[in-house]
Amino acid sequence: MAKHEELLVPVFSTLEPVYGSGFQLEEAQLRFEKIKSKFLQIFGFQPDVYARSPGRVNLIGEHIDYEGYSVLPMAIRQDTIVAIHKRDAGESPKLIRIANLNEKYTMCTYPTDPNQEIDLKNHKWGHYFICGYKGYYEFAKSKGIDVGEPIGLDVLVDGTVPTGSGLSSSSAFVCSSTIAIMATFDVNFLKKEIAQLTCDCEHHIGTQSGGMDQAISIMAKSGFAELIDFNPIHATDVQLPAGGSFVIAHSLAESQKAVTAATNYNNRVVECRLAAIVLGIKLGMKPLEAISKVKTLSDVEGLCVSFAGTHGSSDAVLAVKEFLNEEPYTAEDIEKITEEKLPSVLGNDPTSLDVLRAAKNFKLYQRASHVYSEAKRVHAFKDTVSSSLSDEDMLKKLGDLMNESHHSCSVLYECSCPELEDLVKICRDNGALGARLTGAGWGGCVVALVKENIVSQFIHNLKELFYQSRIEKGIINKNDLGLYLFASKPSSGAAIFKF
Ligand code: NG1
Repeated sequence: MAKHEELLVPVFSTLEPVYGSGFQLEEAQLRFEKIKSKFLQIFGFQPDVYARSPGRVNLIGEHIDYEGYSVLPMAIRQDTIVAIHKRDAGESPKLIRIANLNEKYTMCTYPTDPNQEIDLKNHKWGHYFICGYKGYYEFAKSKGIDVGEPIGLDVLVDGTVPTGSGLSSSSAFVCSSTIAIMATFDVNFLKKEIAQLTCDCEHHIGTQSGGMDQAISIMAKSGFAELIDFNPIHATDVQLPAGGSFVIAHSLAESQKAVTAATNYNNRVVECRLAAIVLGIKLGMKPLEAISKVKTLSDVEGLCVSFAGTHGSSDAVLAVKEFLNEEPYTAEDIEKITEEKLPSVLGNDPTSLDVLRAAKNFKLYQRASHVYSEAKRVHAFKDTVSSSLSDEDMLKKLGDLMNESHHSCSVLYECSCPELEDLVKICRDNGALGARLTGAGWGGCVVALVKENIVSQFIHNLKELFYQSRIEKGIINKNDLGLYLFASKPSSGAAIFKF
């Protein structure tokens, strides 16, 4: 059987292959009907084609995809649908008009120039579509496809992945946009190509993100979590043990990844890069060589492991302990080691310069320790699932790994927040075998591993202990609780619908 990544995005003429049957199918039919009639009402046409791409929950492997390490997410049921109509060449308006079924998001209009710069200082929801638009043209050009003159596009979006939740609503939107654009231009690419191109083009939004979210959104398979490897992108099915369920609970603290990039997400990417360069130099590379060759901690893992080998271990963290200081580094401390100014070490990349301007110091020891230990936990998780342990023991071990991951995210990577800590504790106190923040953190969701037979009691308890007071304060509406607290099964990946 062909590997996931070698397949094309499937094209369906009915909703069943994605939305199944029963209530979920009925809900999807209503949703598509609504999109179609709203499209007609706004633009005066019917959409040519629809694309959908799901959000995801990461079970383990946080903040390591951009360091080149494997991660283990699964797609969730919630998705983004993009309906699209392309205008005929010469037909006006020669614009990209992007509307949303949710009236909170007002219509955005962009020129059709694929080389347009995205205005990062003026963040707009439609920017994510333009990421996909730019990505499509960049990729088509690199493949030698004749893209012709840009033409006007009318677009309507409907997303059910909660935003700012660590469930990757951003990638669901970028992936569904890119695929809708491809489909309306009658082309289709391999999933691995789309996973890479959507990862690259989401960088236009200003975050130096890794490729986990796009890869799982494109390559997910119903019923399986996936072990995603990078360089090259590859997905391996992971069958989760029977008797366990993953419950997703929103901390109700919104994580605005693009807006806080300089102090949070991109800051950690830069810290990891600096940690890797310093380790490279300490382990024998010339500063200039390290600066030009080392981009991620995985680039110097071999050196770290060789060092550990001389001490009878294979754990890269040993090199971190030996060569990096636990005390935070100032820019000057690092420049003494690199013998070059940090802006130039980082290639004067604008988003990295924003990080340097915002940072007081750099916690290289802590970030590198997290990345190397988290990378190991991902493989331990995968090995546990494929081991001969009883389901009971397996679930316990998976829960322990999730708890260790959370501790590392919280203490070493410092990407948690009080609301997430509170929620993780409530989950564990109420029977979760493991609970951890999922996604980028600094708000967003917790994922908890819970025995299937206590799921409804668990959800009930969380409602009482975490959400009730927030409902009373008006932070969320009682009727919306299902959007913030739900059990999730591994869902299928991106698809195109032509009816
Ligand atoms: P979320 O939580 O979806 O914002 C982000 C990155 C991932 C990964 C995780 C942390 C994007 C699109 N996604 O996910 O690549 O690095 O954080 O593990 O930025």
